[in-house]
Order: sequence, then structure tokens, then C-alpha cells
Amino acid sequence: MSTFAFQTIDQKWQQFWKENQTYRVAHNSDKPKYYVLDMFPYPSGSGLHVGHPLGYIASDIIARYKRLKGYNVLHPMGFDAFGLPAEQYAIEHGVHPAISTEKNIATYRRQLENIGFSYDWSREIRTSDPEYYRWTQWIFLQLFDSWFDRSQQKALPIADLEAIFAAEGNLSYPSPGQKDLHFNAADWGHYPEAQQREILMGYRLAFLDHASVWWCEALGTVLANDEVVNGVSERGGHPVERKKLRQWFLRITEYADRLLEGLEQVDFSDSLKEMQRNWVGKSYGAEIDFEIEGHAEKLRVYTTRPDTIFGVDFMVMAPEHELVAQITTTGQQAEIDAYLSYAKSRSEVERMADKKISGCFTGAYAVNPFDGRLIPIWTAEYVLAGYGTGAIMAVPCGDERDFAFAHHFGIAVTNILGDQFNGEEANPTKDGVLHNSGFITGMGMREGIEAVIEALAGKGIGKRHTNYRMRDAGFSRQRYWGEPFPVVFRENIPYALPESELPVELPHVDNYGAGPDGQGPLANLPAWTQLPDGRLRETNTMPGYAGSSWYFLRYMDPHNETAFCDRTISDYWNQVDLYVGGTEHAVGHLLYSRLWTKVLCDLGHISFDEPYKKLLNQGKIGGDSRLAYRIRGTQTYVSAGLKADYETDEIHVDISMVQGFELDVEAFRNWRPDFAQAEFILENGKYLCGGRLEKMGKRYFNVVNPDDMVAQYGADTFRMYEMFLGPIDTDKPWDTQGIEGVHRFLRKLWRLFFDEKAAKSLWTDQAPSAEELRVLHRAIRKVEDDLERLSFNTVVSALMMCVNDLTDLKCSSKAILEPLLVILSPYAPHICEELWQHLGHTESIVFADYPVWDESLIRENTVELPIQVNGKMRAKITVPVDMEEAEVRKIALADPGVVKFLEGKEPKKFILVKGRIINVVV
Ligand code: ANZ
Repeated sequence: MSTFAFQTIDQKWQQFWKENQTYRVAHNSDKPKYYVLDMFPYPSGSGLHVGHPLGYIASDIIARYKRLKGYNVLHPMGFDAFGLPAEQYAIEHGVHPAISTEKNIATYRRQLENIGFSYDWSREIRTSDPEYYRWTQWIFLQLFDSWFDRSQQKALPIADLEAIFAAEGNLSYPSPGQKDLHFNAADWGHYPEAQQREILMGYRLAFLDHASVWWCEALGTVLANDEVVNGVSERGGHPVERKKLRQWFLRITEYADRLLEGLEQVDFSDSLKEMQRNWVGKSYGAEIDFEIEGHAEKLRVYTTRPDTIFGVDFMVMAPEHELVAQITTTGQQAEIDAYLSYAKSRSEVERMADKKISGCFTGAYAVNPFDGRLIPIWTAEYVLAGYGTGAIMAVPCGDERDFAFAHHFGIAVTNILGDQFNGEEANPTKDGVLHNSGFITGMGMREGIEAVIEALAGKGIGKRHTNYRMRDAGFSRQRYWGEPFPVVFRENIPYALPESELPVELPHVDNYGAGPDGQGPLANLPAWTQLPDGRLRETNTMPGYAGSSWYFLRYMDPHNETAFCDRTISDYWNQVDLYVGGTEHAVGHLLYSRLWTKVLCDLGHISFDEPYKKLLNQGKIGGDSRLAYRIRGTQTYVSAGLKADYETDEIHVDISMVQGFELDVEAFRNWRPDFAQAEFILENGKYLCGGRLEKMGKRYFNVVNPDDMVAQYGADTFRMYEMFLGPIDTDKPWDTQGIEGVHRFLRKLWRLFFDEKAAKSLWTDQAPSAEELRVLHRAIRKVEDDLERLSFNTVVSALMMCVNDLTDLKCSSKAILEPLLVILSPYAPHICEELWQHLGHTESIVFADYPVWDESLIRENTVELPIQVNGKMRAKITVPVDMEEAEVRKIALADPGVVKFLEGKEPKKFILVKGRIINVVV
């Protein structure tokens, strides 16, 4: 077989790898380990498009490269199989999520196998598999059974806390859930079980609380934030309201500082780290209690700028703040009522995003603690109930939103910044000098903050406070297709099920509709929810991120029936060395899995507390859409170059009907019935489409399926081409045109080995020439250097140059061709396996050794030196690299291009810059 029959070759080797379990790994190996992981996909109904495998190809190249470099490589794949789309599909089509998920996984798996990935498929996991989710439930119980000890900054068993309470009460261990709870050992001893359990709930890392969710009466279901638009349900436009439901949460806020500190140890991009820091949102400031005129209650605010206290012109409470009802004056009551009902209809997202200014005066006044000024108290939606104390002191001079508010409602603005405030916009400067500010006048921000905090503390009305933007993570969904909770209720008190009762299997349902009172579908199954002894099961299920928070651990030991992952095995594989995936998971998944890892580490189940050592975010591949221009009101389409003369509508054309920009008009007419009558106004005999780069997606008809690319050009071409598109971490358009070039490159490679016409092999045992060695070793070095810094596209160019050079040199030496195959094989494994076998190897190229470059072979032995005479370029000479200066001088001065300027004399100066240039002054 001397022709490059890539389809046969692809299939042959994919079959071979499967049969021989080439990529199977074990943890007991003397080799150093390397763990390279892809973010596993959610298997959607549409399958993969060419954008999806970009990251998978990059990680596969690294996996193959590291194997060749002598590492024991863990490179697994699986499926994030629980989730809403499957449930939605079930609601709409009556197909059970288990069935549609299974089918989608089969498609994904086939598509992935087509591309020749080196996954150890024996480790495949599916989060919806009871053998997997029993351990998700088990980890949930670890979270439920532990609390965070702030003094040690780590999770400990809840039993330790019970022992502390029995010995000394909670005086040194304030409850994160109930801030004002204080009790001593004797109190604890007297509390009934229900009360003790409730107190413990305030500490547990997985805990039950009540939280508002969007409830839609008409749809009979709870909606996610993004399913509510402009105060009505996105689906159907029905009214929605906030409803308090019992929900599970993870106490991620206790880990805020650990999550921030951990970022110092990991290799993530700066922008990604910044996103995580913003999400945690740690800020420093003070809480200040303001007196309210005529009321005993105080208004507590959180501010990062206590130094601006002399510039406070009004106060704002969130509409949900409990004091609004208490302090509103009779005169303002009607206006406040109207405002509160408006605010109730708005989601937090809308409140944050809208630029619209709204608010209402309560009629009440606060008192400035330092100068006694009366400050009007307002309520407004720009202050969020869930942040800080839900109330602010507003300083229009220094804060933009406060300024806009004051401007809108005609509130006079106090200037505390002197010349630095122009009266037309707020100046949020941190470098100003305080004016008009009583005892802190003349101070800068930092000094002012310290002085005010000290004064507040002296008066007992304020103290330093650190605040976090992040909230505890909601951990329940009123849905069906997720992990059931391993929890039962007795008299409304939740109890963990014993480990022996795991997994709690998701029961089969025929109806995916919501249960009563906003509960999930499981509430419709009394036979399942009610245990014979009267205990009741939890009817919520876990959210989509549960299974993905720890899956990287299960891959290490996927079939373990007695533990989520054996400790000796996780000690061996340890952290993921390289994690590859999209930035859409920058905060959600990555933070939750970092949290779970920290808890498991604290509890001694694993030995590392950051899951991912290094993260690579691949860019997105955009679609290159094609547009046809229909003359408005007609069935006539005008070619792109002529469309300026008409009023047209754009029609997205399926890109499979377009070559470059030229539309196959017959295919278009046959595409859909409404195009059958289409007429075309051509330019130069062709109908040319317009183009536009946009998201790759079905609705733009610009989806390119990897299966088609692989069928047409082979898996190796496809892999190399995806890498060739550009730097891995940038967004870029897909362009099918360019794939031909890469395909030609592989054909050229083949022709180094075979003369296809004469049907004979070309390789020989001849010793390589110095030039051939130089070409090869330069490529070895370049490929290794670039791969180590994840520069995948430049490697493709280097390999192409190498093959071109070897072709020019008519290289046939096996001593060159063999190592060439090894360095190319991570990119193009099928063709390399095939040629490797032709060269006489019986074992897969996967087990070859990676060649080592020899610097001395790379070094050029001659060098070309330009010669300048009086600053002008006059000649060039080629000399051996290590030639003595005197020799070089002799040759240079004898060169005809130089001789004519010397006029027989010795030059005034002769300067040789070694290896670079010669300067002659005459
Ligand atoms: C006075 C002030 C003066 C403020 C000034 C800022 C600038 P971060 O950094 O995000 O923590 N704030 C406090 N609670 C709020 C809430 N629930 N909703 C909306 N805004 C709230 O921001 C803290 C600052 O945001 C606080 O400091 C407060 O305004 C506002 F020149 O107080 B500041």
C-alpha cells in the first residue's frame, strides 16, 4: 500500500488503538505522572461542531507529547450528563432524559473517536450514572457533616463542633448562619434535639435555608434568573413572583480567603484570576450605625469610604430593608407603597443593569454622628438587599451613582473635595485632600479612613469591616434530572442517610411537571418520597455543577466501589497538570470545584487543595456565514456586488451550498420550497454571496461538522488544521478553504516515504547529511520549545518547513525520517503510525522515545557576513563560523566589491562583529 489512503489509515489505527488498549494507563508506574484533562462536555442534541474539538485537540497533542517524553499520562474523557436541556426535551417530546442523554452520548463518543483522541476510554464517567453519583452524594454528606473553623481556616467534622459546644458553648465560634446567636455549655446541654440541630445547621458547609426563587403560577414551576425577563416568564410571558422556598446551600463564603489565596499558587491567566477575584469581591471598609431621628433603631450602613462621611447628603435603603416599613412617615406611605410594588417586580440582574434612576423618600431623617446634620433617608433599587447591610450613606460628590441620584431628585451636593470636584460629576478619586470635613479636613483618603474608624469606635457606633460580594451558593433545583439528595426529614429536621444506603437512585417518572407548591417533579411520587417509617425524602435535586465539581478525581479511580477515589491513587495522580476548557466556566465550575477540593483536602480525603495546576482557555471558533440578498418583496436575489442598487433583505444561506463566495443556485432552489422560484441577478455569470463572521450555530447555517471534515480530508489533516488556525487562546473564524494546504502537507510527507506513481518505497539506510541533520534537529528543538509553552500553531509551521526542506534535500535517510514521525505524531497520529509500521516497527509509535536535539548539529558551520564600506553595503562573503579574524579580514579585503573602494590602501578601520557584519572605514 503505497498511496496515502487516509480514510483506510484512520480506521485501521483507531481500530488498532481500541483493540490493543494503547492508551490505557495504570497508577502503578515508575514513570513521572502527567494529568491532562479536558472540561468534559454536556452531550447536547446537536452533536459537536468544529469549534468544540479545538481544546480537545490541543490537550490530546500534549497528552501524546508527554507520553513520548516518558510520562505516565492520564488523559480521560466523560460526560456531564445531568442537566436542564434533557429535561426540557423530555417535557416537550416525552422522551425520558436517560434515553435522550444515552443517545446523545453515543453521538459524541463516535464523533470524538473519529478524530483519533488518545483517551483512556476504560475510565469514561457519566455524572448521571448511579455508580458515579453515589459518590457525589457521599461528598455532599461530607459537606453536610462538616463546618469551617475560622481560627484554623479549614473544614472539620461537625462532631468536633458538637464537642466544643458541650464543653464551652459557641462563644469563641460565632455562627456564620445566625450572627447574634450566643450560648454557653449549659445552654447547649438544655437545648432539645431539634434546636441543637437547627444551631448546627447554621454552621454546616452544606446547609438548609430559605431563599427566594422566581415562581410562575401559570407554568406551575420555579424559574431561573435568566428565564425571567422584564418581570414576566420568558416562556409565555406570564407573571412571576418571588417565593420563599426551602433550599440547600454550600457555605462557600467561609472559603473566600482560601479561594483568593489559592489563586497565588495556580497558573491561570491573569484575566481569569481577575474574574475570580471580582466574583469573591473582597472589600475593606466600615460598618456605621446612624441614628434615625425619632426612632430607637439605628440605620447600619456598609461603606468602603468612611473618610467621606462629611459629604453624606442622603441615605439609601434597599426596598427590601426591614426598616423601610418602620420609618416611613404617614405622608410618604402611599408613595412608598407604590414604589415597593414596582421594585418587587424587578430581578437583581435588571436592577444592576438598568441605567434608569428610581427611588422614593421615606420622610425620615438620619443624623450625621460628627456634625449633627439631618440626612434624608430614601429607598431605591440601586441599593441591593443582599450586599453589605442593604443600606448606604450616599456621597454624591465622590460616587457616580449617588451623584446621578442626587441630580435626578434635586438633592443639594456637599463638596468635600475642594477644587477636585467640579459640581458636574462625581470624582471618585482616592488621592484627593479632604475639604470641609471637620476633624479630618486636610487629610488624604487612607489617613481619613483610619481617623474616622477610630472616632466611630470611640463613640461605639462603628467598626472596621471586611465585606465579600460572593454569596453562599444555591445548591438545589426544583427539577428532575439531577442527583437526589441523600437526606431524609423527620419532623422537618433533615438527617443524613447512612453511607450504606447510597446511592439514592433517581426514581423513574413519566411526568416531568412541577410538584405542588413549587417543589420539583419528585414531589409527585409519594411512593418514593414517603418512607415506610414516616420519614420523608428531599424532593429537590442537586444543580448541574454538583457532578462536575469533583469528576477529575473519579477518573483516577473510576471503578472503585468502596471509595470515591483511593487515597494512594489520588496521591499518585495528584493535581491536574493541565486543564483545558472555555472561559465560560471562569467563575462557576472552576470555583465550585476549587471549593470541593479544599473541603476534601481539609477532611483528609486527598492531599492537595487546588485541583488544577495550570489552566488553558482555548478561544472560540466563529462561523463564517454566507448571505444572499433578496430584493424586497420579490423572489429575485441580487449578487453581492450589485446589491447597492436595490433594497434587499439578507438571507442566511447554508454554507454547504457555497464555494468560497459563489452560490450554487440550483442547490439553493432545491434547499427549501420557498426558494424554489428564486431568480438571480448575476455578476460576471456568478451569484456571489456576502460574508459575515459570527457565532457558529444552527440558526446561521454556518455550522461545520467535524465528521464531514474528517471524511473529506482525514483526521490528521483536521487536527493539524484546527491548530494551524491561530494561537490556541484567541477567538478565530473557521475557514474551510485553508484546510487544503494542510492536507497537501501530509501528502508531501507521504511522498518522502513513497513514490506513489512507481509504487515503491523511498527510504534508505543511508547516513544523513549534515544539512539533513540540521533541518531535523532544528525542528525537534522548535517543536519541543513551542509545545512547552502551548504554542500549537507555530509547531505546525515548523513541521511544514521541516518537510519542505527535507523534500528539497531529497532526504531518504531512515535516521531522519523516523524521528520526524515521532515529533509529528502528536498532531497527526494516524499517518505517523502507518509510516512507522512501514519502516518496520511492530509496536505503536506511542511507545517510541522522543528524540533529543543536538545543539552542535543545529549550529550552522558557515556564516554569511555583509560588508559595509564607509557605512554603505558593498559586498557579502561566506566564511566558516569559527574562522579567525585575521583570516576573515584577508578574505573580506580581497573581495572585488571591497577592493575597488580601497584604492590599493590599507583601510583606516576594520571591525568584525562576529557572526553578524563587517565594517570597513577607508
Ligand atoms: C460611601 C461611599 C463614598 C461609597 C464614595 C463609595 C464611594 P464595594 O467596593 O463593591 O464593596 N454600597 C454598599 N452597600 C451597597 C449595596 N447594598 N448596594 C449598592 N451599593 C452599596 O463597594 C462598597 C460601596 O458600595 C460602599 O461604599 C457603598 O458606597 C456602596 F465616595 O459608601 B460607599
